[in-house]
Amino acid sequence: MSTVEEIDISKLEKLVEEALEKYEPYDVIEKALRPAMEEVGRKFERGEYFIAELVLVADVFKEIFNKFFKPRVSKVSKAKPMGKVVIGTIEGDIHDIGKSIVAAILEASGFEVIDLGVDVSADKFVKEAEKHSADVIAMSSLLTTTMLNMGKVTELLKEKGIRDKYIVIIGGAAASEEFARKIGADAYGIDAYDGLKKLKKLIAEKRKQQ
Ligand code: B12
Repeated sequence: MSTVEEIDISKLEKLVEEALEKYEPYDVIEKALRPAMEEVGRKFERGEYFIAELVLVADVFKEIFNKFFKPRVSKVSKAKPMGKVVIGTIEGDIHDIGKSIVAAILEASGFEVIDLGVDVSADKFVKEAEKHSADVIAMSSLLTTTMLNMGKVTELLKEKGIRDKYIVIIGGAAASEEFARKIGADAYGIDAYDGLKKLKKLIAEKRKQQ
């Protein structure tokens, strides 16, 4: 969807409306809007785009998400408590679009979600998880330079002797299955639904053991 890059808002909104008549909202995000963002990222990497362009497309994406998708995903909410999640983008990183999508999908699927925002320290993740008696700590990271900070969360949990209290899941462009294993997280989600699927499975397993 090159229109995201061209930033023709009215044309883009029309295309999104048409797509939503045929496809599920989440598919439109994953199969059209997210790849477009990735292309913008590649252009930035090649020096064809600058920060100003990244900011612009991020604003467009957020506008589209809030206007067309958030109301739709909220509607399908079953309000059945699946568990409590504290979610945030890790310290040093201010990317929040993916994290907010994950938060919206989890909420729509019946999780109670406490969104800690961006640039969240290990200390804050752990404090908030304890404060809210959360079941899950979910972290997002798009930068390779700060992804290691996610390991500080699992370390801190171990240090406090509370690692087993939480299911720790990570995601975002800088994360991977391998990295999740490396830092001792329980799961990695390639996208919001993958994360949801894995969390449901892990929560069911944990409840069986209790
Ligand atoms: C938009 C954008 C920005 C915007 C962000 C605005 C915002 N409010 O979020 C702005 C302009 C602020 C920005 C800044 C920077 N950016 Co930037 N940015 C991007 C871009 C183009 C898109 C990111 C995005 O929103 N994608 C769309 C969403 C929907 O996808 P997503 O985040 O991946 O999320 C999905 C999945 O990953 C997953 N997911 C995400 N989190 C989680 C969490 C859990 C628990 C689970 C289960 C799943 C999950 O589910 C989501 C939905 O399906 C990416 C390119 C890319 N390939 O990602 C670069 C990119 C991430 N940025 C990059 C860079 C370098 C920067 C800067 C350092 C640039 C600079 N020189 O200042 C700064 C960093 C500032 C900081 N300290 O954080 C690099 C990172 C490279 C690297 N290896 O680390 C990238 C990859 C671009 C590139 N190819 O060079 N950026």
